[in-house]
Amino acid sequence: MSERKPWVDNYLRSKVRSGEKLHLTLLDPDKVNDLGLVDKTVEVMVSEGTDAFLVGGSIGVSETDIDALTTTLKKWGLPVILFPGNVSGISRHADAILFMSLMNSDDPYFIVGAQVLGAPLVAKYGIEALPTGYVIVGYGGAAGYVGRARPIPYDRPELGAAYVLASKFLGKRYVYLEAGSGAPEPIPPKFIKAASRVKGDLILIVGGGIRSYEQAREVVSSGADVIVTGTVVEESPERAREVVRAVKKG
Ligand code: 1GP
Repeated sequence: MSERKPWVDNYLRSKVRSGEKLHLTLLDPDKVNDLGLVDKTVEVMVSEGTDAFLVGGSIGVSETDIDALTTTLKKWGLPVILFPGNVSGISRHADAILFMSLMNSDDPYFIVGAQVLGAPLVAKYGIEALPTGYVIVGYGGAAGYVGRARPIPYDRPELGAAYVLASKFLGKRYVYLEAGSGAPEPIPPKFIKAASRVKGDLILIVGGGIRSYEQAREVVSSGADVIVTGTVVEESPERAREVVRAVKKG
């Protein structure tokens, strides 16, 4: 087993404690064809103050691609955090992993099965595990389809809050409300507020469908601690820049 010192939880948590809102830049190895282009996009994100990278996707993620992307991102000095859709989403070069249980899946494989298969690798590589309740809401996208989730409707915030509470009582440190990559609309304020009211010490991550300055402002002002953007980063680094600005406005 590798002896790397864990630091990512502390890095994220101390920022949240100091009142900062965090932005994570999501890159999907399946959608990255040119690592040179990644560097250009990432330069924009880093200059605006993105806090860490998430690396992962729901389909088509190979270990070779994830290793290459992780290695490329490491040089920016920010944490590289795995966001796995399955056991193949683990790279030995990453700093940490969202060690997720898909809380509202109907399939035990996505609640605990893949985690059991992946845990020995995470330990062997010395990757810091960030215990995360992953909850799919609304549109759900590929993550919802592949993960056999029953997405929570946007107009049932009390169900979302119950999943957040359950995540907390099960000992998770993070809860990720996921609308699905490319969702037509982000998770609405009422839903995020209900989650935020009960989250306690959990770090509340919200992602899916956040594409504009206004949407990002609405999500953070509703109580998200961390927002994740992927699609807008792929489509337009300039719009992604606006999103990071919205998060960092304070
Ligand atoms: C998907 O929450 C993330 O897992 C980000 O979604 O691609 O819509 O930004 P977008």
